[in-house]
Amino acid sequence: MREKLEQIRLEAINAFQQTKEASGLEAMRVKYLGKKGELTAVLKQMGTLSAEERPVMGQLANEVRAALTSALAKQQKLIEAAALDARLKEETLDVTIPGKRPELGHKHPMSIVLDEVKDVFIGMGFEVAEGPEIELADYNFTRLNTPEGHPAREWSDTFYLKEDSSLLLRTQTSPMQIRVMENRTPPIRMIAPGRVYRKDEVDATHSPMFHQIEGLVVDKGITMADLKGTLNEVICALYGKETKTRFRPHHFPFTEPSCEVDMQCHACGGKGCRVCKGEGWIEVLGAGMVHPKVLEGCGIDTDLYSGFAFGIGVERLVLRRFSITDMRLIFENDVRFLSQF
Ligand code: 2NM
Repeated sequence: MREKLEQIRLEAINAFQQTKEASGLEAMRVKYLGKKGELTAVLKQMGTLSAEERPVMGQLANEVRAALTSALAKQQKLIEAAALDARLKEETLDVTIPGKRPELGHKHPMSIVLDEVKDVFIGMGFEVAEGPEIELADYNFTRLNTPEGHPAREWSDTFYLKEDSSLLLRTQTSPMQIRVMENRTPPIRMIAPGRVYRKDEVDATHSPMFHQIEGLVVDKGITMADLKGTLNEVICALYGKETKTRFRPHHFPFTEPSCEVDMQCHACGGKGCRVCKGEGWIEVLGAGMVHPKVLEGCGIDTDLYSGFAFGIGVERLVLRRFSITDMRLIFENDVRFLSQF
């Protein structure tokens, strides 16, 4: 029995040390120390021993059990330490690798130009007024001296929202200026930026939705000189101090007299080139002295007050500013295009 116990001690300790996995070690524990294990099997034979031998073998058996238990615990610790080592190695974090910089968005080219133009006007004391894109035909046309039957009110040009032509998508932002004039007494200095809608086919220079900035000044003694001085100042602020302008007679129903304003081509200095299509001049905006009928329709006394107004197409400014040749690019919102600005 002594030999058997010593053999178990050697074999078991050796087996524990050879085992490198937690599951394998548990199997070894069962094999040697379990209820049906080898040590228990030897102890069951104690009854066959003599009275003198029994306590001696009992003590030896206890020693072997203790040795096995401690060897098992030692091996368990080794296996756990190895597992932790492996995990730490696997989960190593290289804190010296540069982080991923989140990509910052930026303003759309339309917003860049819109904000610039707004800033110029705000700097000259203008207020910014925004309003509805769905308008009454009365505000969009009639009160702007464009009565029923006027060609500008054609169904083929305007997105009407009712059969009776009373409601529409605004074709200009001037209805906002009517709203301001009828609610306030001059002095008025305001701009009305925003989306407007016209039934145009999409091409490189047209879109059924585009942006306008219309402006209005009403006060005592406002003349064409104020119109020219103000608009010259705006064009110089946007395109440089030396920019030359040209005021040509024109017609709008809501202003009298009316004009269109050109600036000398910045690309060729007026000689004529591809940018200005050989003209030497580029059309920038339309303007005029507010028609007395429009002022009076808003309750403004034309013996006391006069005013000028103007309208600028924002897309055209954007195309020119960034040398873009096709307006569709502005609305497609392809990031490969937009990320250039
Ligand atoms: C333009 C050209 C000329 C204009 C007129 C008015 C109002 F409401 F005062 F009558 N607002 N905007 C105007 C004048 C707009 O756009 C090319």
